[in-house]
Order: sequence, then C-alpha cells, then structure tokens
Amino acid sequence: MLIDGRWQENWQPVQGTDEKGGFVRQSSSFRHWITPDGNPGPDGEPALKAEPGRFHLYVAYICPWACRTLVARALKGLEEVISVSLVEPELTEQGWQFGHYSDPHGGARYMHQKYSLSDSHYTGRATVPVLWDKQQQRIVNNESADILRILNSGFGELANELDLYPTEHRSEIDQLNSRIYQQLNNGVYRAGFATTQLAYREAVDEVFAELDRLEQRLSGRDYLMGDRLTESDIRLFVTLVRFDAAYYGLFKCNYRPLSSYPQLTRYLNRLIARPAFASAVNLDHIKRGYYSIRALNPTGIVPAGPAELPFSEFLEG
Ligand SMILES: N[C@@H](CCC(=O)N[C@@H](CS)C(=O)NCC(=O)O)C(=O)O
Repeated sequence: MLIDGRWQENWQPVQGTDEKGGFVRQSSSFRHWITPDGNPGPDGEPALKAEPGRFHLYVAYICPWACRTLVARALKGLEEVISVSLVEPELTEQGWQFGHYSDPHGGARYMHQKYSLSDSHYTGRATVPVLWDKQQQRIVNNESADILRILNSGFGELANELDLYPTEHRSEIDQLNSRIYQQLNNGVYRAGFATTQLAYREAVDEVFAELDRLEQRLSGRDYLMGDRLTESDIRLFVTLVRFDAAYYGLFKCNYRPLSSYPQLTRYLNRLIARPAFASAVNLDHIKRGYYSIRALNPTGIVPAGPAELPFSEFLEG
C-alpha cells in the first residue's frame, strides 16, 4: 500500500482483519462527483462537468467492484464517452500493474502511481476501479458504488435514459444493496480471507443464507425488483458470475455450487445474455487473478475446472 504517497515494500495481499480474524475492507478515499452541468452532486460539493472523452475507467476483469462499473457503463451506452483500460489480473508486490495493457494516460507502470499523482500524500491501498480525469490528471472517484450512480445520472444526455436507480424503488434498492454487499459481495471475501474457523464459518453461513433468500425472491421474477433491471442486479451479478469459478474453491464457499440453484442460474443466464453483462466478464482473468493470491494459494496453480458453466455459451473464447 501507499503511505504518505510512497509505495511500501511490506505490501500485504489481505486488506485487514479485525480482532476476531474477520476480513475488513478498506474504505475508499476519492469521492468526487461528475454531474451534467458541474453543479454539486449528492455530497453537496462542486462536481466536475460531464464531457465526452474527458474521463477514463481503470479496471481489472478479476475485480467484482470494477466489473460493476463496466456493466453500468455499457448499459448506459457510455462506451464512446468514457474510455476504459485494463490492468493485468495478477496482483504483484507493487499491487496492480498495467503490464502489456499499458497505461494510455501517462504511461504509469503500476496503479499506485495514479494514486500518488492524484495525492502526493495518499495513504491507503491502490484499488480498482478508478475513475480518472484525463484533463486534471487525477482520480475523480475510486468507490464503485459511487461510480455506478455517477454513470447512471452524472452524464445527462450523453448517456441513455435507462434509470438503474429509479426514485420509487430507492429505499428498497438501498436496503437490498446493503444486504447483498454485506452477506454476498463482501461475504465471500470474509469467508475466503478469514483467519479463524469461527470467522470463516460465520461468513460462509451468511453467504449461503443470502443465496437461499435470493433463490426464493427470484422465483417468478425476472429481476430483483420484478420486471425492472436496477443497479441491485448489477451488484448481485458480479458475485454470482464469479461464484463457481473462484469463490466455491478458493474462498471455500463450497456447501454447494451456484449452478445447483435453479432460479439463480436462470437469472444469471438472463443477465449474461445481454452484451453489457457478458462483455464485462473474462473468466480466464477471473481464475488467474484469484488463484494468484499467494496467501490463499501458495503454489499459484490455477485449477482447470469447472469444465463447464451454465453461461459459458454467452462468453467469448
Ligand atoms: N470499495 C472499493 C473496493 C475496491 C477493491 O477492494 N478492489 C480490489 C480488487 S477486487 C483491489 O483493488 N485490491 C487491491 C489491494 O487491496 O491492494 C470499490 O467498491 O470500488
């Protein structure tokens, strides 16, 4: 991680643990907004004005938080307005590296350089996704939950009218998001990175309790909110699509595979049949990335399976 703007050699692959051995995710630090006219965003602070070609997203295909932003960008029709580039799927001693993808805006070798360029005293981890302002050469926002909202409403007429956070469903979406985050999106990480049996057991039980609940909820519904696709679907999708390939094995979420849940499988297939979802998924990167986490997989061997996933036909390659 960076301390006071300088990369520390004693980098740890795990973000943090609490006193019970549970995994704790670092909170994000760059929280600026983009609005159609530059008027203040939801935080009440002056925002940057949406302009075509000004902003860039740095993502890793392995990362579920980055995947959320890729799906939203495509659903909102912002591919020509906001550019995207990748980092290599494996975390190195220097964190995320651009490797053969290279950094199109400034030629950095590592993601942490974009952080120290944005704030020369930054202390924290250099995570993806990053929404970058090419004009001011700095990070706008590194919190995917904010980035989803910025993509949904910050680009006005540069984006299409699909509303992923409709006013009438906001309180239900907020509640659902927070449960899906706690129990599933981050729940699988809490299971995978737990350092005590108790912390692992609590996390894995929550993961499967939530999958059971969602299996019920999705019976007879196309999307979490009924017939309307919302940001909650994006947030659920990113964990479901990684489940059998990464979380089942590496994170020990192995009571049962996701493919044994009929409603969730049907739902996942429905989402991934849309190009906006399919184009945000690269199973090869997902497997290589997760299985490169040496703290969990010291040999670095990437498993060959699963031989087939129900949604493979929708993915390239
Ligand atoms: N709150 C952030 C979390 C992002 C995050 O934790 N990303 C992980 C990859 S999945 C990361 O970049 N980890 C690098 C590190 O911890 O050093 C968000 O949702 O945008």
